[in-house]
Amino acid sequence: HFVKLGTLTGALALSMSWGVSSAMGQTVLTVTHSSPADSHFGEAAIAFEQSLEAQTEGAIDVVIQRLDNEREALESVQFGTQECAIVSAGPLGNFVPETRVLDVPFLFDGYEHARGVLDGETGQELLALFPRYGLEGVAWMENGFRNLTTGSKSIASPGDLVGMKIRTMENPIHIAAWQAAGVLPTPMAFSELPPALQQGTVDGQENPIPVILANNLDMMQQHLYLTRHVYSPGIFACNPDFVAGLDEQQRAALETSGAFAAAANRKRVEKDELVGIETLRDRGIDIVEIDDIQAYRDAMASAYADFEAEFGAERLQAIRDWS
Ligand code: EAX
Repeated sequence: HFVKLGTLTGALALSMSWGVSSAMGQTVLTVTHSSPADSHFGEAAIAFEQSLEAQTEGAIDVVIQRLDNEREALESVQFGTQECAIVSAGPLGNFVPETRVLDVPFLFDGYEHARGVLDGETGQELLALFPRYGLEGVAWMENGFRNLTTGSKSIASPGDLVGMKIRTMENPIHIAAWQAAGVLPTPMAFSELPPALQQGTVDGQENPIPVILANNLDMMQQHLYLTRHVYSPGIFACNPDFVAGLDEQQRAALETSGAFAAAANRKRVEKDELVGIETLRDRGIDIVEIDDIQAYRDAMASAYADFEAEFGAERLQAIRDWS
């Protein structure tokens, strides 16, 4: 009885809210992200939905969808065929080139450092550039520090990576860094990664613990190397015309809901980092702590001259020195 009653009440409430909303001209905001609902991005999207719908008293209806081709997601936001997207910053540099500075490997010492830079002047200045490129940067999100995984081939030192095919994001900085290490980087969208791992068209990939966990990438790989070689920011981006069409209160609500999403996202990344490695070990992947992280830095070192030319040695140092 209880279940039946609950279902009935739910259905009634749903049809009522639809009736009311269409009469009142409810605004739909679709936000996509690239991971399952039970993930660092999923929790962010749900926090955003709850906050924005509550703050606008239902005038904005947030619809969450999964779209794991992040370049397509950003294109759709630019075109306005979807309102917003949460994506890793992987393809972001192809839209807002200045953000590429964040993609330089071994730039941040840890989460506190990366978050401090994003929350500080550098991060805020970068967000302010988004409208030039047809995007509204609502808030920085977080994907996490990336770690290398491989299939049957194992690695004793970065020298073993020479000639290996590693899937990277469609990110020119990451591609250049891996090329410097002698890797054959194979850039592709996240949507193409699981089949590439399953079919063995690549020897490995790299992703943060939250992404590996939520998407079961460990089931398709044998070794996980805790290289933490690069920080992977995320972004909550919206279509600028959509944002401009909101009233002032709604725009303020969008902003605070973006901040709310970022907080939920970071909390989940922390949880995944804390318990995720053990969970992955229990699931059976071979986990390798890296004693000589300097060897990985050195392997990528020949790319740094180009990074310094592109971003300025002083600028990179200023980010490294953040405290
Ligand atoms: O959700 O494409 C990637 O590897 C990214 O880390 C993406 O966020 C996965």
